[in-house]
Amino acid sequence: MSVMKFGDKSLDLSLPRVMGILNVTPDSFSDGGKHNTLDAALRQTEQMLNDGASFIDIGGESTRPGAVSVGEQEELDRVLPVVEAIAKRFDTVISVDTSTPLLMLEAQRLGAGLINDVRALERDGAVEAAVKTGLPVCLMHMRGTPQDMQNAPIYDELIADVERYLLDRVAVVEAAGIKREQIMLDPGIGFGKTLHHNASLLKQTGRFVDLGFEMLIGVSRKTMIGEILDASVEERLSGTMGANASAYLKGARIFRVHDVRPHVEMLKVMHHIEES
Ligand code: 7PM
Repeated sequence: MSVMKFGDKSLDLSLPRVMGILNVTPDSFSDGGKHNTLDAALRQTEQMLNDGASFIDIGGESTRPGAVSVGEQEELDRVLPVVEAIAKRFDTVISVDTSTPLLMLEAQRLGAGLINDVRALERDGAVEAAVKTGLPVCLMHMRGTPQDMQNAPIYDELIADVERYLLDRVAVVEAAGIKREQIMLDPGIGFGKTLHHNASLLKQTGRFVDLGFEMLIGVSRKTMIGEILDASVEERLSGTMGANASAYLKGARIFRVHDVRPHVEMLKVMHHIEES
């Protein structure tokens, strides 16, 4: 029942799964040369797969709060060669972290298995493109845009607002032809939320699980962890694991992280205990 198809691969999501983050923005690898970037991306992918990742999530648009937007062609040029190279060499589910319809289509042709859109397919043509790929989608909640989303986000009723938004997107996407079983949801930790909002959403993960959707959580090294611990980005691993452990107990099954090995081990032990 909880097997999900990602193109030509399937994953049993009754087990927790780790999604390794692969950034292919220019600032993510020290030198700008194209060959070196591809090489570094492949080495990082190999490492994350050896560490037990089930997905590799490739993103070429910096969605960091306040980041400038990336041109479409530039995003395609960054992401597509990496999708192609990974698909050729490794047996994994490739997720594309994008809101760009053309990239969804091209990535699927080159072997991608999941569309991960922080804008929940709101861009013009995105729903249609996702339908054409036939792939599952991850719909994430964001308040505002990456440029302005941290400007004092206000919610009338946080959980109800996020739930209403996500269910509205589910309805749109289902009406366009994507099956309910191919939709995963994500509360969008850090996307237009205060610490309090983020914590409440994580605590309420079960609400979305009860609606019958697989939940993906992306909290790795985010500001919320830094705020709770007063820790810099490099000091947020233990805190990230705490947040993910909490979400696991509330039913989330896909964890998007930078630090794959520690999460695979933590989730393996937690799952073993919960299933005993
Ligand atoms: C710079 C800062 C670059 C922050 C990227 C980010 C999520 C996501 C991101 C998430 C899903 C990050 C973000 N976050 N996709 N993409 N859920 N589904 O911190 O939470 O990784 S980008």
